[in-house]
Amino acid sequence: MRFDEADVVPEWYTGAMAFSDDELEELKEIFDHYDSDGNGVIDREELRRLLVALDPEFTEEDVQLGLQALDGNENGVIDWDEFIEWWGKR
Ligand SMILES: [Ca+2]
Ligand SMILES: [Ca+2]
Repeated sequence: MRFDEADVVPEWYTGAMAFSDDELEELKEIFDHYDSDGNGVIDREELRRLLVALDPEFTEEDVQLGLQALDGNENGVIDWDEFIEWWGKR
């Protein structure tokens, strides 16, 4: 998955372009699964569960760094846009 053209697409569309409908549907399921309270964003605790599921070795410090790295608009939570962008870069 590459994002070389990300610079030339509108900001609101970054990430989504690289995914097929099927992949987006799958991502949405993952996102919804970890968005335990269903408020449409992944908060710090929800992100911790996601990261630990990916790698049990993740520490609180890693979670904090991850949150800072992923939270592009710095509102303290991972929005859907930030999530799919991150997933594409993994
Ligand atoms: Ca949530
Ligand atoms: Ca955010």
